[in-house]
Amino acid sequence: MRIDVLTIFPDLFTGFLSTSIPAIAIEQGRISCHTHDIRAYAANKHRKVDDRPFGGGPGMVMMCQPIFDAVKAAESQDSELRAVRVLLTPQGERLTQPRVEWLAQQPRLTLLCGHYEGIDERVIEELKPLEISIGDYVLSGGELGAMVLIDAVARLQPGVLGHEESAAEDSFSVRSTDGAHLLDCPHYTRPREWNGREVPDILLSGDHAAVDRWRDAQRIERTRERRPDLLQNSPLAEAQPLPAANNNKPAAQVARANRSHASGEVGGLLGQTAPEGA
Ligand code: 9D3
Repeated sequence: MRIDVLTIFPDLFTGFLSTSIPAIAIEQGRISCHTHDIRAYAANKHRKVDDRPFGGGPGMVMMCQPIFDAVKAAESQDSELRAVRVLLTPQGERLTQPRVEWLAQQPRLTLLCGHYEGIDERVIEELKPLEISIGDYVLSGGELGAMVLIDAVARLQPGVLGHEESAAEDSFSVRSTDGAHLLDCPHYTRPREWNGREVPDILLSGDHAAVDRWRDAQRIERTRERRPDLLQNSPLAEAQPLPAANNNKPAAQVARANRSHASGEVGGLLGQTAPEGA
């Protein structure tokens, strides 16, 4: 996949593209990423890329000409590859994993980063980009959105993660049998006890089928508690008996809860959601 980024801050991408997953994807030749400084395409001698808004108001608006010429120049390279154009904007469709998966399959992306109050609407109409927002909060420009999108599509390129299961099993890619997206289960590594907190016994049992069942139950329970919106229209929204969870609780408290649970007492750790001392 070829990615072109149009921005007035190309330097922001230097560290990002030389580090972590995108760097691996680039090194492996799975993606190539080219930044283009919109300012270099300004036709005026002051390299001006913004101007005051017609109708008045605060801030500045990015002008059509430098953006249009930058897109045409970028897309004239490797022009046999047909680009999907993406404008990062707070007015866009919210970026979700299904959209990331679709974008990751395209041969080429042209990412357009806005700044200031926004972009002259006429160049948006002319370029007809897909408009994408990365969430309901205010950023100062589209660059961080472009980096989020590049990271998300780079890690889905075949061979990039090495450990192919990781991408498929992450939060938002794990699905239950009825198709609902589920959050990830908790993870543990050595030591078996840390700060008085023990790893859930089931993970030390060596019973792989039981571990799989416990992890699925955790995924469902955490999704129900933290992101019930993901379970809209799913039968998983209804409570069902789950294997006991002693994770992240001090060992003594877990022992106490398990004893009371064994004696038929209600109100053990199942269903407890408030942090300690809350
Ligand atoms: C305070 C200015 N706002 C007035 C209502 C409009 C505004 C213009 C430009 C708000 C943010 C921006 C710059 N943001 C982006 O370009 C952007 C963004 C975002 O702010 N939030 C989430 N996703 C994205 S993608 C690009």
